[in-house]
Amino acid sequence: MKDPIVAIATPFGESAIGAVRLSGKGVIDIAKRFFRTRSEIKPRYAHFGTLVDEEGEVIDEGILIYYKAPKSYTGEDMVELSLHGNPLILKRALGLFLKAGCRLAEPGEFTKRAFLNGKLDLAQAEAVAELITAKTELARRASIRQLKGELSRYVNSLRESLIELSAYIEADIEFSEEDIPTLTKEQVLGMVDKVLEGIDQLLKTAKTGRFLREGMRLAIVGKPNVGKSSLFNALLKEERSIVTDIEGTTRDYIEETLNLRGIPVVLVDTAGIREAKDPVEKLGVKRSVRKIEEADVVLFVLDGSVGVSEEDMSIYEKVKDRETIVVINKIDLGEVSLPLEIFEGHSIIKVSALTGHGLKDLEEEILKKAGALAQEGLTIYVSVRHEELLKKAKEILKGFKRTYGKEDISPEIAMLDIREAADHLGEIVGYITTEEVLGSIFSRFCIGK
Ligand SMILES: Nc1nc2c(ncn2[C@@H]2O[C@H](COP(=O)(O)OP(=O)(O)O)[C@@H](O)[C@H]2O)c(=O)[nH]1
Ligand SMILES: [Mg+2]
Repeated sequence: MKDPIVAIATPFGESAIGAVRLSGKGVIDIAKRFFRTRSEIKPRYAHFGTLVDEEGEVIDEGILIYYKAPKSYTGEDMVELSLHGNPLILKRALGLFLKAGCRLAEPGEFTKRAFLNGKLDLAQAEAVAELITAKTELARRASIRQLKGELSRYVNSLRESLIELSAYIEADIEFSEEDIPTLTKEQVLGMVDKVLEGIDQLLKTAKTGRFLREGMRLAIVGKPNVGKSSLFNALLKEERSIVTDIEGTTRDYIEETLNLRGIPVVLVDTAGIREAKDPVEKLGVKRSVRKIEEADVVLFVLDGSVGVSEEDMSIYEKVKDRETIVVINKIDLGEVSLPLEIFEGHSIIKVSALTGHGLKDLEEEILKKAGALAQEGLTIYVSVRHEELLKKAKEILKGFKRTYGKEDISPEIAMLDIREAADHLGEIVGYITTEEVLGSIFSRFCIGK
């Protein structure tokens, strides 16, 4: 068991309950020095008692639960103290345990220990942090599924197919003189294809996975008065942004997050990106341009009642190489005929921010861009880290397919390819990791988790 660590596990502030948790060598003895109970402390029982300091002064009363290794979250001896949720009390408790030989836990250290002790695999450990930070129901659902091992099982089954395959190829090498059944070239390639199919299924979820975790950034652009702020508000379904008849009021950008059928969407209402004269507006324009560069999707808004002007086109030029949706607004005012063919290659949606007409179609189009509508069957969404590893495995397997069975590739080399692809899949669940990978994963956790 590792050195004892301690952390406050609940948010800082007044609350009904505040929790302090300890894990590692000797934590039960440390806890017993400061926690008075009537009965002997037994593992997995809730004990009511008082927390006292070195002088015996009562700090608070609360509940102590002792989890004896290996039946605990971390797999080590653990103690969880539920006290009253006052920062003063929790800080005193923390101070006591630090003085008694515990070390303050690093972010995610409890979960890291759980992983190192085999309580969770790496994909499950990642899901813990995602469950805590999930912003929408869909994100929460996806994280709990990943925590329950759905992604791990899927990846493991692909990895096992590859290991099985490499065993066949290995047997082929060792017993090539003997008359034992081996796989035909077609069978080998068939197995690889099955794994590739599985990898592609997972890769299809990557885009949505990224948006679920990081939010999808959407910038609304267009010349003044086309209705950007109105559209922004209509999409948010509440009046937050300032709407006026005077051109150029939204000098800076305004950002709000909305929940688009489970996808957290960060909506940015930008200032017009026209040539600004006064310095304040110039600054706003500059910031807007940055917001547009950061955006995953751009909503380019036109006033459909007046047509397309040169100013519209100069803005369109700036965004047309991006993932863009052309939004023709104010269609309630009647439409002049628009040269829509100039926007070829982009989807065009007609709306009225005023009446709400067409907004559902626009939302649908945004979801399509998020890859969220293409989702069938799978209810897990891979992360950027998983995606990179899946792509590496895929490349190796594709290379294998190109060369397998040809004169210039020996079965030994073929087997190494299969093994390497299996290893990349193994990295997803953490069979193979480096301190660096673990560091980057667990540093994103909160302290006490
Ligand atoms: N009739 C009509 N007016 C709209 C619509 N959208 C916006 N407007 C009006 O157009 C003007 C400019 O809107 P605003 O949202 O401030 O435009 P922005 O400068 O692009 O942000 C305001 O008077 C809005 O009420 C719409 O769909 N139909
Ligand atoms: Mg505006």
